[in-house]
Amino acid sequence: MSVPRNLVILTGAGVSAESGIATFRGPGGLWEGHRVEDVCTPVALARDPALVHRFYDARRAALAAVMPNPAHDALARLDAAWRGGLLIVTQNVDDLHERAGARRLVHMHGALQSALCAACGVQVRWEADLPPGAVCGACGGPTLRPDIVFFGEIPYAMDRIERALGEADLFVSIGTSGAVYPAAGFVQGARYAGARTLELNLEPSAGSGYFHETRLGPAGELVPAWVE
Ligand code: BJW
Repeated sequence: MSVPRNLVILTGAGVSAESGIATFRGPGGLWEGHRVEDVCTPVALARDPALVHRFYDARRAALAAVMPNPAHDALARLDAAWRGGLLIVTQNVDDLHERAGARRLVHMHGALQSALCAACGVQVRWEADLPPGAVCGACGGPTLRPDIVFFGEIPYAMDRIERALGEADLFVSIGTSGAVYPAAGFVQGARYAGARTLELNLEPSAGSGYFHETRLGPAGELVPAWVE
């Protein structure tokens, strides 16, 4: 294969696992103590906003105790050094990629440290004391909520992601189970555009068969080895 020019890198919960953030699925998963329908849908938010806020407040607070790991660091170095096109698409709502220094990054499932007005769509930094029904500074509605893409909602930056996938000649998926769409379908989109596809994961994902190559192991080892 010729030297790739345009890279798209998809990351999932596995990239932050070695920083101490639990993944979603599997033993000890983030949702083990919560039914996903209780915390991760617009209906759940409307039904019990206090529960949903508590869940995300706890995850936000936990960010203070974690640090980027060698996988985040390696991707940030790659971002700084790569002269061609590059887009890191993270499904994670933590801020470890940006704390490591990544710049060409989109959070397709939202961000723990952002608040979204459900009425007017404005996004503001999450302040420590935002209770359910906090008032939006832009429209005055009691409508600020966690800026998280729930099931049934449209992920962020889809136009930019689809453009990047259409131009990619290398697509790398790191630490994601391939259980949630549309991210789970990016490998097929990239292949359709002619990209080579590589999966780095602890275990093969649901879509492993779509990748040209799969390397198994912890992201903290595999990602620096791939980047260097
Ligand atoms: C390691 C490691 C280590 C561990 N090193 N690796 C039926 C069929 C198909 C689709 C649907 C369907 N019914 C409904 C849908 C759509 C739905 C969906 O996909 N549902 C599935 C359950 C089937 N999707 C949606 O609703 C999405 N919206 C949508 O589709 O809108 C329509 C639309 C799209 C595009 C254009 C126009 C319209 C929205 C999905 C929102 C997902 N939100 C969540 C919650 C975010 C907030 C939060 O954090 O609480 O996002 S769900 C959750 O799953 C979270 C994650 O980002 C996402 C993916 O999880 P991830 O990252 O893969 O984690 P895990 O735990 O699953 O896997 C961890 C992996 O790491 C494993 O592979 C391990 O091996 C690995 N690992 N340690 C390397 N050390």
